[in-house]
Amino acid sequence: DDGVVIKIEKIDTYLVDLPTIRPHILSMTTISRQTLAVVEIHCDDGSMGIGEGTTIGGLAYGPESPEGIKLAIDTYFAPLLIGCDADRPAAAMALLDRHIVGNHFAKNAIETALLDALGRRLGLSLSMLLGGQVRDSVPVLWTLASGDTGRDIDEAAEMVARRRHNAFKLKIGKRPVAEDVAHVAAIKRALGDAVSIRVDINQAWDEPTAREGIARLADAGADLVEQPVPAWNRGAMRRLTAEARIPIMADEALRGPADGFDFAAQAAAHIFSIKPAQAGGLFAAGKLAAIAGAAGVAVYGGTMLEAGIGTAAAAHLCATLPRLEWGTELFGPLLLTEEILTAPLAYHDFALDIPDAPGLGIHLDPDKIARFRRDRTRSAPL
Ligand code: MUC
Ligand code: MG
Repeated sequence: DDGVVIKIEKIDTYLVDLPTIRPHILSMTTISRQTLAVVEIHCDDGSMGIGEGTTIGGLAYGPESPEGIKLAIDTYFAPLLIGCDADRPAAAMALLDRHIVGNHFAKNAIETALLDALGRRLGLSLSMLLGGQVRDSVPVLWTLASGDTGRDIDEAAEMVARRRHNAFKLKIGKRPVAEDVAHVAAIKRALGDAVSIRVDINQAWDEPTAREGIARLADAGADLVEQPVPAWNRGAMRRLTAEARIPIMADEALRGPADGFDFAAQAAAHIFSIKPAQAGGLFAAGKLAAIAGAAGVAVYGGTMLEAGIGTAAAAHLCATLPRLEWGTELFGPLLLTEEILTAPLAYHDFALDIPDAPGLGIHLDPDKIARFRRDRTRSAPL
């Protein structure tokens, strides 16, 4: 040890607005673009790392927005982090946790950037820093959310033919249960048994609606139901999990290891959606997965529809998990019209390859960033 400490010198944040390939309809909002809060951490040895904080529909999904993530990092995170030892991401995260409540998406973006910088300095990939890969690629499903049954069937058939996806998640909960179930049943009938159909309600149902809806979805051939009731309603999740004929997945309800522990103790879900942003970081998400493993709960690699940075980070984590029973939905970059990486993430044979260059193993395309970066003086409405 030569005694030289590498310090965090500067943190840059900026917003990037990227259009989606089609409107993406969820129970609580419809998105036609994604906004990324990109974080760059620069260290005093010249090394740097990047992270991403992306939400769905501004504040429609959860308590953080891209604009808020940028504000929180610029105003509150950066002053705490400047001067910290860049080789100690865990110490930096502990400092943040002592002084900043919540703000999990922002914390995850920062931790990702710290690990990316550390990995680049050491010549190790993020998955190596997280313990090493158990698999070289992860299965990736696609979300059908055009709002039109026929269009969804065509979209899915094309994905299967191209060997890009063979599992699909349907976003429902916006329309009456009978209509939603008819939509799911029609898609399942058209695609057949070789294809897995799952649904995400995004908290839209109350308990009696969920009870009826889940039974009808089981009859329609759906393989799992994600977050049918509001995140706060653990009692309903426990009762529905005990009764359901198909597995129930918790998503929005899991904001880190403590929620996971309580869910596991109450047997309130069969599957946990593991999302680094929602958990408050990659290590927190790994702990959530470990709790699932200890409790016999299955895991799934969830997404906040991040672009290439957040998607690569989550893929590295998912590659290290001993069990990944339900695969992942790490397709975010494929929903966007623009590629912001110099080399896109590689999707083929129903899976995503884990990048193996140091850190996240990705690089931002400066021209694309310059083109889609939000003008700092203009406020762009959703
Ligand atoms: C969610 O709730 O899981 C994931 C896929 C998708 O289309 O939306 C997200 C968020
Ligand atoms: Mg979900």
